Parts: sequence; C-alpha cells; structure tokens
Amino acid sequence: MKALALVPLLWMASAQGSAALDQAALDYQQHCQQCHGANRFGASGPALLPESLSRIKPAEIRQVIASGRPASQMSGFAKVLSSARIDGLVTYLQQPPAIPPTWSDAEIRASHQVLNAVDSLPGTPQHAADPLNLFVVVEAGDHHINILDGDRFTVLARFASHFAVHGGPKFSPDGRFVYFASRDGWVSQYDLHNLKLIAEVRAGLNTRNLAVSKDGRWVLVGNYLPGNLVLLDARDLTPVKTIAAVGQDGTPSRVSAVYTAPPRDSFIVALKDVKEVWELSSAGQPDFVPRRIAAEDFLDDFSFSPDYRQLLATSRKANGGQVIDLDSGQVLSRIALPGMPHLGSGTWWRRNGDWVFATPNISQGLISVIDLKTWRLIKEIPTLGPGFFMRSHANSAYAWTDVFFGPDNDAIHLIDKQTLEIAHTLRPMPGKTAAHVEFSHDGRYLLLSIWANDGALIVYDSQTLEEVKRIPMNKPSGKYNVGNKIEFAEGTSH
Ligand code: DHE
Repeated sequence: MKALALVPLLWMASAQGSAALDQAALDYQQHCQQCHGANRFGASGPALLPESLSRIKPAEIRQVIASGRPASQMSGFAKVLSSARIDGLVTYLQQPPAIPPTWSDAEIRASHQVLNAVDSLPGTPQHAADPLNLFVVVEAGDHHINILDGDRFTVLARFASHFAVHGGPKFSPDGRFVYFASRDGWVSQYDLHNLKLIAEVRAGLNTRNLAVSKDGRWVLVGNYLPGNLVLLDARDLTPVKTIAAVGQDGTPSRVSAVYTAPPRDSFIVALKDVKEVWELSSAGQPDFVPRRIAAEDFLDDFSFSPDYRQLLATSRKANGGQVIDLDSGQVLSRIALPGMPHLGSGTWWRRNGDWVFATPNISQGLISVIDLKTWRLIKEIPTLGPGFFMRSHANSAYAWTDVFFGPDNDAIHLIDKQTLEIAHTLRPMPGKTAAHVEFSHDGRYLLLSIWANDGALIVYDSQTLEEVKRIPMNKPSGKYNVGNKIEFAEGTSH
C-alpha cells in the first residue's frame, strides 16, 4: 500500500509528471471549474478536493471524467480529452490545491439563505398524514429526499438535496423541522408541516454530521475541513459561532462526529486527531466552551449507553473500543471489537432484563454483542459478510442487520434479540444490496432499502415478515421515522 501511495508523488516529482499536472490544471480551468468552482470547493457540482474524493477509488474518478455520471449534469469527456489527459486530471484532483482550502465565518455567512420565512408559514401540519409517523428517506442515487406517509406508504414530497447527504438527518424536538448535512458541508432545514425548505447554509467544505440540541434551539455541525464545529441558530440556520477543533496542547484536529445527549442537555463531540472527547452544554444560556475529557485513543465514532452516562468509542485504526464515563471523565473499560465497528449504526435492547448493545463490523462478517452492565463481549454472531447498519424496535423480536460487503450483500439477517442467533435470512432482491431498515412509529412495519440505482424501498410487516409494498427508488440509503427519532426510541440510531 505504501509503495502504491508513493507512485503519484514520484510521478509528480518527474518533469513529465509536472508537465502533465500543469496541463491538468489548464484542463480543469477549461472544462471543470465552471461547475466545480475555481478553487475546487464545488459550485453547481460537488467539491473536488482530496478530502471529498478520498472515498472514491481513482478508477471510479477516471470513469466519471471519461463517461460522466448518469442522472446528473456531469457529462463525459472521453471525446474531448485524450486518455493521458484524463489520467492527469485524476491525479491532479487527488492533490491538495496549491493554496490550502479555508472556509471563513464570512464565507459561511455569505452562503446563508432563508428560502421561506418560518413566521409566514402555518404552524400546524398542512397534510393529512400522521406527523409522528412520517419517514424521511434519502435517495442517494440522484441526491433527493422523499417525505413518506408512514401509514399509507405514499410519497408526500420529493425534493433535490445537496450532493451526498450523509449520516442521519436530525429533527427538532417537536418533529416539525428536519436538518440535513451533505458531505460538501451544506446544511438544509426543511419544514415537515408545510413540506417546504426553510433555509440553507454551507457550514464547511467537508462535513461529518450535525446534531440538534435537546431544546431545539441549536444545530451543531462537525467538520473535517476545516477542522471545526459550526453553531447555527436552529430557527433558520443563521450562523452563530465557529469553534476551532484544537486539542489542549494546540494540535488541530478534524471532528469525527457530534451527537446530542438529551438527558445531559449537551453535545458530545469526538475528535479524530487528538485524544479528546468534548462535552458542550446546551442548557440555559450556553457559552459552548468545551469541557475536555481525555481519551485513550483518537475517536472515529461512538455510541451512548441508554442513560447517556457512558460512551462506547472506537478508533478504526485500533482493534477495540473504550468505554468513557462522561461524568467522571474516566476510561472505564476496554473492549475487544475486532472488525472496525460502525458504532453510530449499532443498537441496544433489553435481554433477560439487561441492556445489550450490538454493532456490525465493517471489516469482518460478525456482529459484536456487549453486555452494557459489565461491558463484556458476550457474543460474536457470524454473518454472511461485513455489515454497516443495524436496527430494531421495542415491539420487534428481531434486530435487522445487513451484509453490506461481499457476494452476499443481497442478504439481510434477522437476529433473535433473546437467543442472539440468526433467526431468518431474507434476500429481498437477489443480486442487489439490501441494507438499512427503519421501523414505523408503532413498530408494526419497517422499510428496507434496495441500495441500487434501479433499487426500491420495500415495506415489510415486521411480525409476519410479508412484503406489503415496493416503491421503486434510485439507491435509497437511510430512512428515518420522525416519532422514533424525536423520542430517541430503543432500536433506532440517535
Ligand atoms: Fe456513514 C451514519 C461515519 C461511510 C451511510 N456514518 C454515520 C455516522 C458516522 C458515520 C459517524 C453517524 C452520523 C449521524 O448519523 O449523525 N460513514 C462513516 C465513516 O467513517 C465511513 C466508514 C467513511 C466515511 O468516509 O465517511 C462512512 N456511510 C458511509 C458510506 O459509505 C455509506 C454507506 C454511504 C454514504 O452515504 O456515504 C454511509 N452513514 C451512512 C448512513 C448513516 C451513516 C445512511 C445514517 C445511519 C442511521 O441510520 O442513522
């Protein structure tokens, strides 16, 4: 891997490489910058910075430049640029820009747009659906959001999102507003009563996720680029404050993730490049000065215990997790988690009266189940391949988990929450990835994504496991039930 990573550097250092990069810079100006911005920060097209492209393999970048992206404005350049010049562009886009990218408070403010004034809109739902049983469904294939009536399973509204909405959208405590974060840093606020966009702001150049305070007054956004937290007024996303992610010793960091901890009336923040967890109180008149908790490792992701007093945190580089007590700030325990758990997508439930937490692992086909009293790993459940997401509901006997990676990615396992055995394996659309479920508010139905461009949203009866409805969609990814989310219900992600 290291040798491969050196290749572009060595190539750049050569006279041939440097001439090709100069040509690529010219090609970028001529063919790309109109949509992707002079500084590659993005405009009508997405940002093309190394941070934005790190998840995409060079071969895929090349394919998109050569052939375009279906259902988007990105056309192919294979007839305009030679193969060597396309290669040059691929390398150029993966290099940091000559001037390090910045996104200042002034730029955040300038990007802020109120599209509909909340005061001018009715304060009650202007549709006939149950507002607590609406689903917000992200359609990743063509970057759209669907609002679904959770009783009739019909689409009430569909609108374009910014490029690559990632992570769970978060809701105001009354369920009226939903807030989305895109990987390119755009935050959008949508009114579920009036089915209208309220406001947008670009809070960063590369964003991880956002959280809404317990009282619904604040939205806090965590960024990789620049490494900071951006505080917004939840009424209309007016920028309030930027908090640089800098460790106690002055080391700058990226933000891995930010979550709200309602019983603590605070935000909890994981930092990726310094060994600290931050707690920022949102109670009363908060100053948003972080309380620093020393961690034993850098944190990529974490999940809370049901009472929000402890957090189970992981570093993807390390082979394990650490349990941090948020009150005392002490590391309580270390847990063997062998396969890069995606903790934000884990879930907990009661088993024989005690809480257990279960998480899939991105690099190994197993589910780790942990006793939340002793923090002991009580079971590793082998699956058909590594998974991403896990979900359940207090009224369901099963935790549903996908096999996101590998040849069995069309399978979905239903784990019996008491025996911790796989009770059923479904293959809803053979050959197509089945992933991510969300239950209706009462737990009677659930929605499952067929994660493909010609995919679908499948509605199941959660008791009989019968298919109730299939709605065609373009790579539906996450979906979120308003009632479950605002109640921080057992089984859903927080
Ligand atoms: Fe996610 C949630 C991190 C890659 C789809 N993902 C999250 C959260 C974190 C996270 C910290 C919780 C945030 C929240 O909900 O507020 N994800 C990461 C990564 O570090 C990782 C592995 C690599 C990366 O570069 O980001 C990663 N995630 C992906 C994907 O490739 C997925 C499958 C497709 C995509 O959209 O990029 C993906 N992540 C999701 C989804 C959620 C999510 C759908 C929300 C899950 C939920 O049910 O709440």
